[in-house]
Amino acid sequence: MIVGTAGHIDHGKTTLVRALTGVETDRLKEEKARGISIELGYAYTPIDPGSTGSAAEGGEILGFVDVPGHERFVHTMVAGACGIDFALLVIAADDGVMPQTREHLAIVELLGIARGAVALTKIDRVDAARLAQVQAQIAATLAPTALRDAPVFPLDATLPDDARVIALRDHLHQTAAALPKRRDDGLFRLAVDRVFTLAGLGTMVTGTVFSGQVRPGEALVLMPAGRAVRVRSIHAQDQPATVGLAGQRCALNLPGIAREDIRRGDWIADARLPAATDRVDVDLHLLDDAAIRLSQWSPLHVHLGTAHSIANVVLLDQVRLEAGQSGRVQLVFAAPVCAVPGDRFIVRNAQATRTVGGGRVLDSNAPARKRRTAQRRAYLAAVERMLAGEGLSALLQHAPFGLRVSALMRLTGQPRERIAFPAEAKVIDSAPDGGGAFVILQSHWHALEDRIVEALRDFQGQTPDEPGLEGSRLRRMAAWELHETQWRLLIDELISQGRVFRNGAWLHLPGHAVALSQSDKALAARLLPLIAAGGFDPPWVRDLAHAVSVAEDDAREVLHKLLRQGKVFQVVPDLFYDPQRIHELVEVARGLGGAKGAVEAAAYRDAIGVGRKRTIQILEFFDRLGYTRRVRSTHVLRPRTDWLGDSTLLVLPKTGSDSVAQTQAAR
Ligand SMILES: Nc1nc2c(ncn2[C@@H]2O[C@H](COP(=O)(O)OP(=O)(O)O)[C@@H](O)[C@H]2O)c(=O)[nH]1
Ligand SMILES: [Mg+2]
Repeated sequence: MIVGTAGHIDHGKTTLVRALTGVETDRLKEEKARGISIELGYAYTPIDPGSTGSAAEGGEILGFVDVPGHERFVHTMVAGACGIDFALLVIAADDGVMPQTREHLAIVELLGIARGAVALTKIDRVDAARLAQVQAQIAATLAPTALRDAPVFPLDATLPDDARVIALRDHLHQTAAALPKRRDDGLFRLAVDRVFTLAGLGTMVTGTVFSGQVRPGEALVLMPAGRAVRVRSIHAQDQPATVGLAGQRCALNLPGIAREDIRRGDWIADARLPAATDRVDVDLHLLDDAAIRLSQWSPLHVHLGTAHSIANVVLLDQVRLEAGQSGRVQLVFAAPVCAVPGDRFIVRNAQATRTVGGGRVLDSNAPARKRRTAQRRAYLAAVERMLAGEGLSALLQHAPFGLRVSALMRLTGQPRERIAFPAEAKVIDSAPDGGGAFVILQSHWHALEDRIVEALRDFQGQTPDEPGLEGSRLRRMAAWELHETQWRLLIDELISQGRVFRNGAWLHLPGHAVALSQSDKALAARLLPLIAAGGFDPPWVRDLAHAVSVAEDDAREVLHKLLRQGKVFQVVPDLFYDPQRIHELVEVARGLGGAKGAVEAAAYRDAIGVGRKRTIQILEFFDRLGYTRRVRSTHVLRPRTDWLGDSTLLVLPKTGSDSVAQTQAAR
């Protein structure tokens, strides 16, 4: 357990920690000279089994974070309080409740810390009447807070051996021994609060482990910088350790990175967890006495974990947020931060003179646009339900294209094996092409299937002469957000169910294929070689008909049937190409495109040796099929994975007779 002090300056926090642990936490020269705490102080003491009966396990350590009380160091107090389990609110009997008593109490509450006790110090300086008065004041102050039932320990903090100090000490040790263990099966995350170097070891960081576990030798990342780090050794609760667990304060030795490259506010985290972001959607509550009104783009100081950053507010639900109100807000940070849904934060006013509120992170990767749509609201509501322990169903309900497992890990802070997928979800494991595992509700999966069939039906209704829809176009029409891997799986399923048929590059519905009569076949056998022999510049229908001495309409009709069968491509009306030639044309474009895949018409014309007009027609045909897309004067090749994948004739491997396309064609 980690106990954090809280309370007004000079009320005896540091003195009390010394009395409870024997450790002097004011160690800086300046702290000693001025007699005030400036930095966070840390003290550790073994949990005393004698005081706790049977509950304590041997070797458990109680940690203390002693915070400064001065109003100028509230930002330091917040950094210290962010990982604590238990608040020790220190109030001096002579002063009673003072401004930072209230401010620290508000911070503790906003951080969601519900365990605590009050140390009523300096009772040696007051009479019984004053003591009773202060006790009444404390009761009134705590009444509306989560600490309303916290026990109050009147004591003289300068007397470590006094029975009243020992009573508090026993209470802390008993609470620690009875504290349920923090779940430590999440993805590892430590909020850095100190960085220093040790001779012979190099860079050390300390902080509270928010979740997960860490072991020596592990590779982690420094966030938000995104730098890889490796843990050489660990101290947990001030003891050398082979593992550091959630809820413990740990020191990590990180060789290979300079002290200057790490700061308080950074995270050391599992690589699967964090994404640096400058937009975070949150629930924000303003304190009753905030004395502030937020409107669009109001600046705030935000304390998230141990980080302190400036952010501007975008109100998502209202035009103003008044003191005492709560609302949904996007925080737009001046510099990248990291957060996990459910993380608590504190906000202070623009002058950083007053704590005005706090709240909870909902989406740590919030969009800059369309942030107020019904869809966004529904998504954030679904995150709230997840945070309330209702599982992932609501989130998946609002993801018609499903969610990546990697995204769910960031949302839940859990590794894949700990994520409880709802029974009605379909989990699709990562494909060899690295698509990444993915989860979608069965009902959404079926809806996508229906949408694909619907799109094909519409298309075929409008253009009965076309062989069907090219996969890439169909995907853009019906399932634009779906990843390649899932798209292919979906199509394969539809094909295996017999709801969709594949014909070369085209997908079509059953019954759309055409059959050739004997005479059609005979004519096709004469036309196809002429088209193939035409290379990159095959004859027009009129010339083909003439060459084989048939009527132009007869040739055209057979060629349209061949088109529907995928045996030819129609680049412009009445101009048909052999599939192998199209494949070669794509390869030439690919060769010209270079790293960016951008093809200039003039260079392409020179490479394929046809006229300028035909070159443009071919490139426009590629655009239409989705192999390229027009970007100003060039045509940029889409990555192959955006095409129908390995099922199109056009992604035929350059050599080899056992190509996928031929296998497809043989089906
Ligand atoms: N008489 C008396 N003095 C105390 C008591 N607790 C703290 N002090 C004194 O009050 C001063 C401020 O204490 P300190 O622990 O630095 O306060 P902090 O600012 O809350 O950390 C010091 O001179 C302490 O010796 C107490 O219970 N009785
Ligand atoms: Mg102090």
